[in-house]
Amino acid sequence: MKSQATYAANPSFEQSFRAHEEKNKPQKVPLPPFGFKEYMIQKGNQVNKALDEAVPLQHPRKIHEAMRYSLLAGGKRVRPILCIASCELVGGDEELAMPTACALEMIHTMSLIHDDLPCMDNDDLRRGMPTSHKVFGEDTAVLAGDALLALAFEHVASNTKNVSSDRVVQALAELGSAVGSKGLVAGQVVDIESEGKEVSLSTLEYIHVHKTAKLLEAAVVCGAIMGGADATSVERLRKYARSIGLLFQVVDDILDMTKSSEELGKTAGKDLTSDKATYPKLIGIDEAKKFAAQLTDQANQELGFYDPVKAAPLYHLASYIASRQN
Ligand code: GRG
Repeated sequence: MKSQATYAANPSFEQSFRAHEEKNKPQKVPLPPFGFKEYMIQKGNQVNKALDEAVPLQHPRKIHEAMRYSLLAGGKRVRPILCIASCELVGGDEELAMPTACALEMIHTMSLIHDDLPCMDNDDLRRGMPTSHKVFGEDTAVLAGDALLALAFEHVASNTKNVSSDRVVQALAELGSAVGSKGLVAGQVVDIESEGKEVSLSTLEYIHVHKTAKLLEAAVVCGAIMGGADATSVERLRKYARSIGLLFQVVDDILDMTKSSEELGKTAGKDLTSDKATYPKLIGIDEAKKFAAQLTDQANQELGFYDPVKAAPLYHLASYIASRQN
């Protein structure tokens, strides 16, 4: 076997090794120029308006108040904006995706309400405000989550216009599978079971992929379906979404360790106090950051198949997810 010294003394090997490394390192794609901040504000406002209209304050007042309290409490609106951006990339317009975009935010919000309950993570702070059960009581918080989940599916089925019923059904199936016992619920169950135990990297990945990435994947895939994408494009965008989905949670793990509750709008340092496995805990913060960079590169590579101008929002969304501060 050759020693390292032999390699170092052999310039032709060193040259070919470096050339190989250079060729195989993840390609950095320069971000296409794009007014991303304005885009996020404009799309976020449109989503907020649609959500406000989707859940009017009606009888019985308390449950609708609770639904609106959590849904309209702020939040970055990453899932609905991903859905719209994906729809627009494949040639659809915003209205085709808006009911699904709202449904994604309803599902995401219900998962936060239930996650904060005393029987789950038992948290007091969410989106910078007291959690639903602190304000409305545990019974109403459970029901507000249930109602938002049911409304999500009703909203897509009743309000999607100018999309074939085949595509609407396909998107509903995608949403259902992302949420249920093969999706978010699966991730949450394994997360709870794993608390306080030694967790392998593959179990941690399972938890993160199911608890967090599945809904982000559904956001991008449903947007593409509503926008009229063909099967190849849907699967290509699914790959992009899988990378940014896991990226989202790896970054969340890092933020939990490095930011304050005030900065995050939710209790910081929770993973440590509740003895949860995270990427920084298992592989260290530097490796977690490297992994995040790799996932960003992987996501960008999938976008290489599209016109960079049209794909600019999705490139910038990946970069935003990687570098977000809350
Ligand atoms: C879905 C039926 C059903 C039940 C819920 C409680 C539960 C099962 C799952 C937990 C899912 C969960 C809370 C995952 C964490 C995902 C995550 C990183 C949330 C933070 O998302 P951000 O940063 O939050 O997008 P904002 O507030 O900006 O929307």
